[in-house]
Amino acid sequence: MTTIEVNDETIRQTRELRDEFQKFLREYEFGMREVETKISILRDEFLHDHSYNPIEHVKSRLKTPDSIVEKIARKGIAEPYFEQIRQNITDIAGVRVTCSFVADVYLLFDLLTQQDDITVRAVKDYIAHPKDNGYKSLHVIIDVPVFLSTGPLLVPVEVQFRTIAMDFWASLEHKIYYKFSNQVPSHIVESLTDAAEAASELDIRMERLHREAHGVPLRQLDPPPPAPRIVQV
Ligand code: 0O2
Repeated sequence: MTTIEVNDETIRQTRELRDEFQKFLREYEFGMREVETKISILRDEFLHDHSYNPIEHVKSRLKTPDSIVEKIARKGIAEPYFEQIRQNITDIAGVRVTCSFVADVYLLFDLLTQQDDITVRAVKDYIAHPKDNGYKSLHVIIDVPVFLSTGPLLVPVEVQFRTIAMDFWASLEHKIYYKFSNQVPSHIVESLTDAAEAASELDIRMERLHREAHGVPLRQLDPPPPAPRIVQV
């Protein structure tokens, strides 16, 4: 059996690393809160000025330390210093915005990413280009400034925009993969892909119904088919 000598110096270094890691995660939490505030301001403004709420719900999460370590290994980050992690793992802070309709997804995306203090690092438009399994969602990695006592800091936040139907599908698919420990029987994979198609059809029908019922309440709600937002897929 190997014995590890734990002396005062080891304890001091371990505590220092723990404190640094907590500080690192806190910065992501601040970035996430900045994005949440931006989204909630947009929602409130829409409600008051247009009597319309394009957002169904917003969910945020910080990646767990275990999940960060797993991703460091998966990405083969040889020297996992905080700066390397910040550059290579861009979804430590995540905000998911679930909208009513596809047009709202693109509208919210534009309203957030066009703000002056936001820098777009990468966009993955899985709505224009769904994954093979049928997964749809619009992902963007943005840098958002956080103003600390030490000065401003740019924090990357992953924002996922999707409709309720896409969210329902993704959440069920995620649970199924978890249940089968990623070894999903092929007939279930096929059914899931079919279900993704059904979800897309439902999105189209519901948006059409909404427009029929309400006329066209906002110019933005009736754009030509949204141009795919692609920087990187
Ligand atoms: P969690 O718990 O949601 O955070 P990356 O490794 O991030 O550089 P990747 O994995 O290609 O590159 O990123 P991508 O494609 O943008 O996907 C990242 C996130 O999108 C995932 O996060 C999921 O939230 C979601 N996602 C992507 N593909 C699928 C899919 O096929 N099904 C479902 N249900 N969700 C998907 P995490 O890290 O997997 O988990």
